[in-house]
Amino acid sequence: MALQCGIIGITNVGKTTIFNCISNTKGETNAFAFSATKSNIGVVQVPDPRLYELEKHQVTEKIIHTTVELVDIPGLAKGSNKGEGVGNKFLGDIRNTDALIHVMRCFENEALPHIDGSIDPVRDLETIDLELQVKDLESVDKKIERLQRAAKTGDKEASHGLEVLKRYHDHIEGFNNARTLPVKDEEKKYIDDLFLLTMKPVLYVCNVDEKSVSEGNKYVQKVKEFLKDKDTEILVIAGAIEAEIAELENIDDRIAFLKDAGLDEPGVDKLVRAAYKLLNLQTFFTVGPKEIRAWTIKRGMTAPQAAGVIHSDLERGFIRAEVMKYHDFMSFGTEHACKEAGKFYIEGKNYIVGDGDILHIRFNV
Ligand SMILES: Nc1nc2c(ncn2[C@@H]2O[C@H](COP(=O)(O)OP(=O)(O)OP(=O)(O)O)[C@@H](O)[C@H]2O)c(=O)[nH]1
Ligand SMILES: [Mg+2]
Repeated sequence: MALQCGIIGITNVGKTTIFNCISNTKGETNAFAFSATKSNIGVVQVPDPRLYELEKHQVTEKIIHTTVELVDIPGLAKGSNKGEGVGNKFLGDIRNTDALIHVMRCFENEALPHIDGSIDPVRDLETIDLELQVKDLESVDKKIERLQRAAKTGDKEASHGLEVLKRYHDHIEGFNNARTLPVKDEEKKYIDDLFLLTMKPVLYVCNVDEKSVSEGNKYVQKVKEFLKDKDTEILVIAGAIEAEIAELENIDDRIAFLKDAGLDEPGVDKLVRAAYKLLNLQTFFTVGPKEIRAWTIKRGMTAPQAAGVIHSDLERGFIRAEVMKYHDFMSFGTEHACKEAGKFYIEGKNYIVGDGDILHIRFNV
């Protein structure tokens, strides 16, 4: 099952504009508030410069990037939790995602009035958070009721769960996101089944105008100030420029355009990589004359599990993995040289695959 990252935010902040720059499917953008009536789902390539470095040591027919799924969710507004607009349905779409990209409007544009009358990304952020918190509080309270009944019959497990859930209740009721409540790992099991919206890892994106892309602006400053103790990542992107870059087919045109805009790479490339990290994903490679390819695994996966990402037969018939570390391969240049240097490893089924591992799976079915 592909991992999904959802793009959320107020209406008309540039979510679909950003989605269209990176996704293989295109959604409709326009200046009317709440015009979008359904979520757009697309597949996004995860740009990894290491693929091109590998190609310098291995002649190959093609390079294949790894991908994640991105969902562009129509804008929320005050009252979405009560089904205001088409809000309720979209909260369901958010529930299905594994991580969130929260886009905020940090650009001025008189032709495009803000739904709440002024540009204020911190207010917007709080509006969205509140909608999600209200929904989460509902889920927590429902479970509290259930556990209270079970606890009355003397169920010890239920009593313990109840204690944990009450802490979540108080935390969320105090306008906090579930993800910021410190709990022990073994206590998380009491809320895992609720798929709380404010538990999902989040990346904040400030959508700015062209001239603020390198220095930021007063709106970005406000967002940074507001989030400064929250241990979160904030990216600054100029959606309108990104859209223009994405239109350019010719690579030299792109490079020239990026340079003009004061960028070293498209901001959305950074965004995709940050989302990848947020989803707790990492990459291993297969390297050969037919293709050099990046594959996605979750952190902590074993060699057979990683083999299964390539094909289920490779997991079923797994014998061993031959492993080279990316950096070793880059310094020694060939498999043969890695072997001579003692940098070619034979690993069994308990091996935890590392980011950048170059794998060759031996299998038999
Ligand atoms: N000036 C400026 N305009 C932008 C930028 N990003 C988006 N817009 C404009 O803002 C309008 C809304 O953009 P969308 O990408 O459709 O916004 P959205 O967040 O998907 O909106 P909903 O789907 O309705 O929630 C469009 O007219 C875009 O051209 C930007 O970075 N700068
Ligand atoms: Mg949209």
